[in-house]
Amino acid sequence: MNQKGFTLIEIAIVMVIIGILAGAGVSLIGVLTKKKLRDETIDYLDKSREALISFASINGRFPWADTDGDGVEDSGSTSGDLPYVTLNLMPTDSYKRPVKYEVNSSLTTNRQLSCGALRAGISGSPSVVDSDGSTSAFSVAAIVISSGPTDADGDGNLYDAVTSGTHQGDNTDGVPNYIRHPPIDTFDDLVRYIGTNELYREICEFLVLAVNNNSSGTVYVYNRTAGVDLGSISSGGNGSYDIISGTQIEVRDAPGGSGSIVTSTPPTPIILAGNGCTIDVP
Ligand SMILES: [Ca+2]
Ligand SMILES: [Ca+2]
Ligand SMILES: [Ca+2]
Repeated sequence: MNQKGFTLIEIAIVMVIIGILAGAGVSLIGVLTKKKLRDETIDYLDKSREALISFASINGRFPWADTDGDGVEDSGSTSGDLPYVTLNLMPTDSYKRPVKYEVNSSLTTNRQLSCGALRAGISGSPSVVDSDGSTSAFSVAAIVISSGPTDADGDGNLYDAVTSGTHQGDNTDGVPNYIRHPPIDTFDDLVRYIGTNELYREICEFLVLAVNNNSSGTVYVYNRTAGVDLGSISSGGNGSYDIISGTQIEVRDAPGGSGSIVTSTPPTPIILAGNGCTIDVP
Protein backbone atom coordinates (compact mmCIF):
# COMPACT_ATOMS: atom_id res chain seq x y z
CA MET A 1 0.00 0.00 0.00
CA ASN A 2 1.14 3.55 -0.68
CA GLN A 3 -0.24 7.06 -0.16
CA LYS A 4 -1.59 7.44 -3.73
CA GLY A 5 -3.26 4.05 -4.07
CA PHE A 6 -6.36 2.47 -2.52
CA THR A 7 -6.40 -0.44 -0.19
CA LEU A 8 -8.37 -3.47 -1.18
CA ILE A 9 -10.68 -2.67 1.70
CA GLU A 10 -11.34 0.80 0.32
CA ILE A 11 -11.98 -0.55 -3.16
CA ALA A 12 -14.30 -3.16 -1.73
CA ILE A 13 -16.26 -0.52 0.20
CA VAL A 14 -16.61 1.63 -2.93
CA MET A 15 -17.82 -1.37 -4.93
CA VAL A 16 -20.36 -2.28 -2.29
CA ILE A 17 -21.69 1.29 -2.33
CA ILE A 18 -21.88 1.25 -6.14
CA GLY A 19 -23.66 -2.06 -5.93
CA ILE A 20 -26.23 -0.72 -3.47
CA LEU A 21 -26.88 2.35 -5.62
CA ALA A 22 -27.22 0.29 -8.78
CA GLY A 23 -29.57 -2.12 -7.03
CA ALA A 24 -31.73 0.72 -5.77
CA GLY A 25 -31.78 2.20 -9.26
CA VAL A 26 -32.86 -1.07 -10.82
CA SER A 27 -35.66 -1.60 -8.30
CA LEU A 28 -36.76 2.03 -8.69
CA ILE A 29 -36.93 1.58 -12.46
CA GLY A 30 -38.98 -1.57 -11.88
CA VAL A 31 -41.45 0.26 -9.66
CA LEU A 32 -41.76 3.16 -12.10
CA THR A 33 -42.27 0.84 -15.07
CA LYS A 34 -45.02 -1.04 -13.24
CA LYS A 35 -46.73 2.22 -12.32
CA LYS A 36 -46.45 3.49 -15.91
CA LEU A 37 -48.07 0.33 -17.33
CA ARG A 38 -50.81 0.50 -14.71
CA ASP A 39 -51.51 4.20 -15.39
CA GLU A 40 -51.60 3.57 -19.14
CA THR A 41 -54.08 0.71 -18.70
CA ILE A 42 -56.32 2.85 -16.46
CA ASP A 43 -56.22 5.48 -19.20
CA TYR A 44 -57.17 2.83 -21.80
CA LEU A 45 -60.12 1.67 -19.66
CA ASP A 46 -61.29 5.27 -19.22
CA LYS A 47 -61.12 5.79 -22.99
CA SER A 48 -63.04 2.54 -23.53
CA ARG A 49 -65.70 3.77 -21.15
CA GLU A 50 -66.04 7.08 -23.01
CA ALA A 51 -66.20 5.29 -26.38
CA LEU A 52 -68.96 2.99 -25.09
CA ILE A 53 -71.03 5.96 -23.87
CA SER A 54 -70.54 7.75 -27.21
CA PHE A 55 -71.54 4.61 -29.13
CA ALA A 56 -74.68 4.25 -26.97
CA SER A 57 -75.49 7.92 -27.42
CA ILE A 58 -75.35 7.60 -31.23
CA ASN A 59 -76.95 4.16 -31.60
CA GLY A 60 -79.25 3.98 -28.58
CA ARG A 61 -77.62 0.70 -27.57
CA PHE A 62 -74.27 -0.73 -26.48
CA PRO A 63 -72.24 -2.92 -28.84
CA TRP A 64 -72.26 -6.67 -28.30
CA ALA A 65 -69.07 -8.32 -27.01
CA ASP A 66 -66.39 -9.70 -29.34
CA THR A 67 -66.13 -13.47 -28.94
CA ASP A 68 -63.98 -14.50 -31.93
CA GLY A 69 -61.03 -12.15 -31.47
CA ASP A 70 -61.50 -9.96 -34.55
CA GLY A 71 -62.46 -6.88 -32.52
CA VAL A 72 -65.90 -6.66 -34.16
CA GLU A 73 -69.03 -7.11 -32.06
CA ASP A 74 -70.73 -10.50 -32.30
CA SER A 75 -74.50 -10.19 -32.23
CA GLY A 76 -76.08 -11.97 -29.29
CA SER A 77 -72.95 -12.09 -27.09
CA THR A 78 -73.26 -10.04 -23.91
CA SER A 79 -69.90 -11.20 -22.51
CA GLY A 80 -66.47 -11.48 -24.12
CA ASP A 81 -63.74 -9.07 -25.16
CA LEU A 82 -64.20 -5.37 -25.82
CA PRO A 83 -65.14 -4.93 -29.54
CA TYR A 84 -62.31 -2.49 -30.17
CA VAL A 85 -62.80 -2.31 -33.96
CA THR A 86 -66.49 -1.47 -33.54
CA LEU A 87 -65.47 1.23 -31.04
CA ASN A 88 -62.43 2.50 -33.02
CA LEU A 89 -60.10 1.85 -30.10
CA MET A 90 -56.59 0.43 -29.75
CA PRO A 91 -56.80 -3.38 -29.59
CA THR A 92 -55.14 -3.95 -26.23
CA ASP A 93 -54.26 -2.48 -22.85
CA SER A 94 -50.62 -1.69 -21.97
CA TYR A 95 -50.07 -5.37 -21.07
CA LYS A 96 -50.77 -6.17 -24.74
CA ARG A 97 -53.99 -8.03 -24.00
CA PRO A 98 -57.59 -7.29 -25.00
CA VAL A 99 -59.84 -6.29 -22.11
CA LYS A 100 -62.93 -8.13 -20.95
CA TYR A 101 -66.34 -6.55 -21.58
CA GLU A 102 -69.85 -7.40 -20.44
CA VAL A 103 -73.08 -5.52 -21.13
CA ASN A 104 -76.59 -5.79 -19.68
CA SER A 105 -78.71 -7.59 -22.28
CA SER A 106 -81.54 -5.03 -22.05
CA LEU A 107 -79.24 -2.33 -23.46
CA THR A 108 -78.28 -3.97 -26.77
CA THR A 109 -81.31 -3.46 -29.06
CA ASN A 110 -82.38 0.15 -29.59
CA ARG A 111 -82.99 3.44 -27.82
CA GLN A 112 -86.67 2.68 -27.12
CA LEU A 113 -85.85 -0.52 -25.27
CA SER A 114 -82.62 0.75 -23.70
CA CYS A 115 -84.27 3.84 -22.25
CA GLY A 116 -87.37 1.92 -21.19
CA ALA A 117 -85.16 -0.56 -19.33
CA LEU A 118 -83.06 2.18 -17.73
CA ARG A 119 -86.19 4.01 -16.65
CA ALA A 120 -87.68 0.85 -15.11
CA GLY A 121 -84.33 -0.10 -13.51
CA ILE A 122 -82.12 -2.87 -14.82
CA SER A 123 -81.16 -6.05 -12.98
CA GLY A 124 -78.96 -9.09 -13.56
CA SER A 125 -75.50 -9.29 -15.12
CA PRO A 126 -73.11 -7.62 -15.10
CA SER A 127 -73.06 -6.71 -11.43
CA VAL A 128 -70.14 -5.44 -9.39
CA VAL A 129 -68.93 -4.89 -5.85
CA ASP A 130 -66.85 -1.73 -5.56
CA SER A 131 -64.42 -1.75 -2.64
CA ASP A 132 -64.93 2.01 -2.30
CA GLY A 133 -68.60 1.43 -1.46
CA SER A 134 -71.19 -1.05 -0.29
CA THR A 135 -70.34 -4.72 0.20
CA SER A 136 -73.40 -5.76 -1.81
CA ALA A 137 -73.31 -6.13 -5.58
CA PHE A 138 -75.29 -3.83 -7.88
CA SER A 139 -76.16 -4.14 -11.57
CA VAL A 140 -74.33 -1.86 -13.97
CA ALA A 141 -75.00 -0.99 -17.61
CA ALA A 142 -71.60 -2.25 -18.81
CA ILE A 143 -68.18 -3.11 -17.42
CA VAL A 144 -64.61 -3.27 -18.81
CA ILE A 145 -61.85 -5.20 -17.05
CA SER A 146 -58.11 -5.46 -17.61
CA SER A 147 -56.48 -8.56 -16.15
CA GLY A 148 -53.58 -6.37 -14.99
CA PRO A 149 -50.01 -7.70 -15.25
CA THR A 150 -50.41 -11.21 -13.79
CA ASP A 151 -52.58 -14.11 -12.65
CA ALA A 152 -52.12 -12.82 -9.11
CA ASP A 153 -54.28 -15.44 -7.40
CA GLY A 154 -52.59 -18.26 -9.33
CA ASP A 155 -55.77 -19.99 -10.50
CA GLY A 156 -54.56 -20.32 -14.08
CA ASN A 157 -56.68 -17.41 -15.32
CA LEU A 158 -55.21 -13.92 -15.69
CA TYR A 159 -58.38 -12.47 -14.16
CA ASP A 160 -58.50 -12.69 -10.39
CA ALA A 161 -60.97 -13.14 -7.54
CA VAL A 162 -61.11 -11.59 -4.09
CA THR A 163 -62.44 -14.27 -1.77
CA SER A 164 -61.69 -12.85 1.68
CA GLY A 165 -62.40 -9.55 3.40
CA THR A 166 -65.53 -7.42 3.28
CA HIS A 167 -65.63 -6.80 -0.49
CA GLN A 168 -65.58 -9.94 -2.65
CA GLY A 169 -66.06 -10.93 -6.27
CA ASP A 170 -64.64 -12.89 -9.18
CA ASN A 171 -63.45 -11.27 -12.41
CA THR A 172 -62.91 -14.59 -14.22
CA ASP A 173 -66.63 -14.82 -15.02
CA GLY A 174 -68.43 -12.14 -13.00
CA VAL A 175 -70.27 -14.80 -10.99
CA PRO A 176 -71.73 -13.97 -8.52
CA ASN A 177 -70.33 -10.51 -9.32
CA TYR A 178 -67.26 -8.65 -10.59
CA ILE A 179 -64.98 -6.86 -8.14
CA ARG A 180 -63.25 -3.48 -8.28
CA HIS A 181 -60.51 -3.52 -5.66
CA PRO A 182 -57.08 -1.97 -5.06
CA PRO A 183 -54.13 -4.28 -5.82
CA ILE A 184 -53.28 -6.87 -3.18
CA ASP A 185 -50.97 -9.91 -3.28
CA THR A 186 -53.66 -12.06 -4.88
CA PHE A 187 -55.41 -9.46 -7.06
CA ASP A 188 -54.13 -7.02 -9.69
CA ASP A 189 -57.06 -6.53 -12.11
CA LEU A 190 -58.27 -3.08 -13.16
CA VAL A 191 -61.98 -2.35 -13.50
CA ARG A 192 -64.19 0.44 -14.86
CA TYR A 193 -67.99 0.35 -15.20
CA ILE A 194 -70.85 2.52 -16.49
CA GLY A 195 -73.70 3.15 -14.03
CA THR A 196 -77.33 3.20 -15.13
CA ASN A 197 -78.12 6.76 -14.07
CA GLU A 198 -75.10 8.13 -15.85
CA LEU A 199 -76.07 6.30 -19.05
CA TYR A 200 -79.71 7.41 -18.79
CA ARG A 201 -78.60 11.04 -18.59
CA GLU A 202 -76.40 10.60 -21.66
CA ILE A 203 -78.74 8.75 -24.04
CA CYS A 204 -82.38 9.19 -22.95
CA GLU A 205 -84.57 12.28 -23.18
CA PHE A 206 -88.22 11.79 -22.28
CA LEU A 207 -91.13 14.12 -22.92
CA VAL A 208 -94.80 14.04 -21.97
CA LEU A 209 -97.38 13.50 -24.70
CA ALA A 210 -100.98 14.46 -23.86
CA VAL A 211 -103.83 13.37 -26.13
CA ASN A 212 -107.41 14.71 -25.85
CA ASN A 213 -110.07 12.69 -27.61
CA ASN A 214 -113.15 14.84 -28.42
CA SER A 215 -114.33 12.54 -31.19
CA SER A 216 -117.23 10.13 -30.91
CA GLY A 217 -115.10 6.98 -31.10
CA THR A 218 -112.15 5.38 -29.31
CA VAL A 219 -108.67 6.34 -30.56
CA TYR A 220 -105.42 4.41 -30.20
CA VAL A 221 -102.11 6.18 -29.55
CA TYR A 222 -99.59 4.14 -31.49
CA ASN A 223 -95.80 4.32 -31.04
CA ARG A 224 -94.68 3.63 -34.64
CA THR A 225 -90.98 3.64 -33.65
CA ALA A 226 -91.42 0.82 -31.15
CA GLY A 227 -94.41 -0.79 -32.90
CA VAL A 228 -96.68 -0.75 -29.83
CA ASP A 229 -99.84 0.98 -28.68
CA LEU A 230 -99.20 3.42 -25.85
CA GLY A 231 -102.86 3.17 -24.96
CA SER A 232 -106.45 3.70 -26.05
CA ILE A 233 -108.65 6.69 -25.21
CA SER A 234 -112.42 6.46 -25.29
CA SER A 235 -114.68 9.26 -26.53
CA GLY A 236 -114.30 12.39 -24.38
CA GLY A 237 -111.28 11.00 -22.55
CA ASN A 238 -107.61 11.92 -22.48
CA GLY A 239 -104.29 10.21 -22.00
CA SER A 240 -100.77 11.18 -20.90
CA TYR A 241 -97.64 9.25 -21.89
CA ASP A 242 -93.91 9.49 -21.17
CA ILE A 243 -92.14 8.93 -24.47
CA ILE A 244 -88.57 9.14 -25.66
CA SER A 245 -87.57 12.14 -27.72
CA GLY A 246 -87.47 11.15 -31.41
CA THR A 247 -90.42 8.76 -31.19
CA GLN A 248 -92.88 8.69 -34.10
CA ILE A 249 -96.51 8.81 -32.92
CA GLU A 250 -99.73 8.04 -34.79
CA VAL A 251 -103.32 8.45 -33.53
CA ARG A 252 -105.43 5.72 -35.14
CA ASP A 253 -108.97 4.36 -35.03
CA ALA A 254 -107.89 0.75 -34.45
CA PRO A 255 -105.30 -0.95 -32.21
CA GLY A 256 -101.78 -2.13 -33.06
CA GLY A 257 -101.13 0.26 -35.95
CA SER A 258 -104.13 -1.03 -37.94
CA GLY A 259 -107.15 0.94 -39.17
CA SER A 260 -106.69 4.57 -40.25
CA ILE A 261 -105.02 7.66 -38.85
CA VAL A 262 -107.64 10.00 -37.42
CA THR A 263 -107.75 13.76 -37.95
CA SER A 264 -105.96 15.66 -35.19
CA THR A 265 -104.18 18.91 -34.30
CA PRO A 266 -101.29 18.68 -34.87
CA PRO A 267 -101.80 15.91 -37.46
CA THR A 268 -100.03 12.55 -37.11
CA PRO A 269 -97.73 10.80 -37.91
CA ILE A 270 -95.53 13.16 -35.99
CA ILE A 271 -91.99 12.77 -34.61
CA LEU A 272 -91.89 14.29 -31.16
CA ALA A 273 -88.95 16.08 -29.58
CA GLY A 274 -88.45 18.87 -27.07
CA ASN A 275 -90.37 19.52 -23.89
CA GLY A 276 -93.75 18.00 -24.58
CA CYS A 277 -96.74 17.95 -26.89
CA THR A 278 -100.53 17.97 -26.81
CA ILE A 279 -102.54 16.35 -29.60
CA ASP A 280 -106.23 17.24 -29.88
CA VAL A 281 -108.63 14.93 -31.71
CA PRO A 282 -111.70 17.03 -32.64
CA1 LIG B 1 -66.09 -10.59 -33.48
CA1 LIG C 1 -54.86 -10.36 -12.74
CA1 LIG D 1 -56.38 -15.41 -11.68
